[in-house]
Amino acid sequence: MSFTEIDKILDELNAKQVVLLCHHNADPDAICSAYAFAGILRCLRQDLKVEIGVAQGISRLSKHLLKYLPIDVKTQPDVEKADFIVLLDTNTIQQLNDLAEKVKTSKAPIIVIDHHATHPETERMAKICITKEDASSTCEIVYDFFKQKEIKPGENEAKALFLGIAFDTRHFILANSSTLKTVAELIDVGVNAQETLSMLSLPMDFSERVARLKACRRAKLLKIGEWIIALSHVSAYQASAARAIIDLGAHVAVVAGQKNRIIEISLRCTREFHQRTGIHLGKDIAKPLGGHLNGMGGGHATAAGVNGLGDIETGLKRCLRLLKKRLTNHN
Ligand SMILES: [Mn+2]
Repeated sequence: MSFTEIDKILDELNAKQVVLLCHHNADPDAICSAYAFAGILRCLRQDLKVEIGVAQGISRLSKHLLKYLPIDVKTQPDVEKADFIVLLDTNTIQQLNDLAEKVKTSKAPIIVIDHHATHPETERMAKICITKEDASSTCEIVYDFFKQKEIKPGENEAKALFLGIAFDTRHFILANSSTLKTVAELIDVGVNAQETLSMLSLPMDFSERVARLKACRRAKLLKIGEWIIALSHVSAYQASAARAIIDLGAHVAVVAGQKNRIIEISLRCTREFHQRTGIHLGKDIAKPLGGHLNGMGGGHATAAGVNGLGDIETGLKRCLRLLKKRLTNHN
């Protein structure tokens, strides 16, 4: 699939207005790919009105990027008036939250541009699906459109594409050779890599710094076999505090926080811990812990969270018991 298909639609419809939509809590890849794609459309059809819409706002990091990039995002885009709709970085209509209904009822053709596997329902609704699962990011796909159309991205468009790729590849850790070639070309266009990359670090709030430091000071350390487990508590920023404790050297960090009867627990571990013990924090620890605490728990292999009822001490004790049980089973 290439841009030719999109070109055809532009010609057939003689479109006047188009809306580009990103998933809820839109991340930098979503808003940056929409911004750059809008640039291509404006370049090809000067009279086309292009709007970027996001369902229920954008992420905190995306908001931070808007300080550097003139991206105009609307939470109430004119979906009804659009001659065609483009979904970027969004593989199900459900991810559009309150905008989903409007998209479903619209008669305008839908184009999907994404690097996630296409959902069958989305495929049925869409006129065109440009999905490349081997692309690092939607921004990488959009950059390819610039090349196909032989359009040179403007300074801000290049910066946006760079940011989207850097974000989705976790600062290029997940980049493959074609990603790095794209990145090199964006740098050749004029992106200052060092300066632009630093835009992806959110300045940390004073209260977050204090929460992290307190959690570290309060951490109780335990050694189970060869693993260092740290248990701590803090009233806010539990996830950030758990990450901080892992950065300091613990293999597993469990940080709890309590508000009235409600307890929140964040769990983090190193990749090595997950790989060598086979313990999946989300499935093996957070989920049963959520059950014990009459709440809910879940998450990924190395990052998970629990919400429930009870006090900090009981919550941490329960969590430790689960960890011990799993670890002794495996040793
Ligand atoms: Mn993405």
